[in-house]
Amino acid sequence: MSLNDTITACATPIGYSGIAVIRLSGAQALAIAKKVFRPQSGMVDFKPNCVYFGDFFDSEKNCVVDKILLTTFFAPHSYTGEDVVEFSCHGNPLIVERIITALLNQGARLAQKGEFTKRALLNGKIDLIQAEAVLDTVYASCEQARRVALAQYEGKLSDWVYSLRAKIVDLLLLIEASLDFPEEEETEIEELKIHQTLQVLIDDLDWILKGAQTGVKIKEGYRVLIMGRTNVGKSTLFNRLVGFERAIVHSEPGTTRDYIEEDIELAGLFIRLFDTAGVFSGAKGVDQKAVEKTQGLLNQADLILLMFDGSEPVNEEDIELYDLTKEHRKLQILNKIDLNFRIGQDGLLSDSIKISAKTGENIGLLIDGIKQALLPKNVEDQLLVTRTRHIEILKSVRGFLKNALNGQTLETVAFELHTALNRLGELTGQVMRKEILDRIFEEFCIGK
Ligand SMILES: Nc1nc2c(ncn2[C@@H]2O[C@H](COP(=O)(O)OP(=O)(O)O)[C@@H](O)[C@H]2O)c(=O)[nH]1
Ligand SMILES: [Mg+2]
Repeated sequence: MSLNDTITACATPIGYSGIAVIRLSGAQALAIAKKVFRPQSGMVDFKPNCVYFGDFFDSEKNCVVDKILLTTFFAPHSYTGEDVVEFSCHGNPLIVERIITALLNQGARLAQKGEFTKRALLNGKIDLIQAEAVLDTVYASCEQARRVALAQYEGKLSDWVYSLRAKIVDLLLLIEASLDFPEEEETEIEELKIHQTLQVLIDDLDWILKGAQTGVKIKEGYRVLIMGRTNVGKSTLFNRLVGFERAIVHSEPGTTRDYIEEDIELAGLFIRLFDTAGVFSGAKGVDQKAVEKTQGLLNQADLILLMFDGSEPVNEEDIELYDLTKEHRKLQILNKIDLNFRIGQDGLLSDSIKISAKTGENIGLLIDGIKQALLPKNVEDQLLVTRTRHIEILKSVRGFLKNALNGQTLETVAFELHTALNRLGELTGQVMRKEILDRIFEEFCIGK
């Protein structure tokens, strides 16, 4: 793979669609485009950031392939930092194939996965965190994940890392000055200052690592479990939240035995929702198995929706479930408000959300409640880390800063700080390791 090649790929999914977009990037992009494009206006030279209408012409077969729009971007003001041409043709796989073949015949090479973004990185248009954010933007599974990915693409996390870096560099300058002039009186004051600064940096890292727990959940999804005794309306609620009749609903108790799960977007969050069998003591045979499965799920759940039937008084099974889920993060739900309410709402059920899973009444309130229970307050203002790679690097940087804090001599402090800087460089891509780059870009699609 060489940066000197001009690369091409289809940037839209292969299939029938209104349009398809084919990208061409590299030093030869404009020259190649000239050979395959016949503008309707008859213009001679491409200008940057312009859109032209005309024919895509296949000179080998001597025929027009399609009527297209051609967009130009000149280096360095393009996604990759190189000359880029985008061909918007009709979305037919045959046309796309013909256009790409014609571009290859004119000297372009087929792009590898993520190669356009990789070039943007190597040409300094974006850093590694932003390159990863491009991928996260493409694959964001919920509104919150999209928001976080965009913030990272805009450079918010990178800026934070650069400012951390700058503070470490300042510290190193201070230490190196002290090492050069050890006889100066101010050394002690400076050591105190170094300690204080290090502590502030460690606190900053702790803050961002704490937020990372939320970041990872937003990206990977929350597990939400609907629980309650039989017939309280769990499957009815499950279907309502999922948006279709996924689970069997029946007045006969014990309809749901094996648990059912669906991935959904709810309240802007990516959620794996589980519908379970009603847990009750004294279950035998297949019911006992169902109870065990529900208990297994309970331990991995981020949130329990504990349901009660509001049209009936609380019974022993309800209390049993209440006790079983005592230690878990949960929302209590009183269902069937469309019927006569017979449940006591004082004591253990005082802060419940009252809904009708059947009619949909107050489901909006429940969804708000789920969001509040899962997301910390002011999450929008928080800088979120979402990738394991980032978390591991930040943890190890924290470790080096901690070593520096406990360093016996200024030399060891300086050594630890240098190591921390190196590690931070891996985060943004200032220090690049080939295998890490390969692993990251392997996740991309061709054409991105
Ligand atoms: N009136 C009324 N009936 C409901 C409501 N939710 C569920 N049901 C009924 O309660 C019965 C049991 O529902 P189901 O969802 O299968 O309960 P599960 O055993 O907890 O999964 C069914 O006949 C449902 O139609 C509700 O909000 N109002
Ligand atoms: Mg059920």
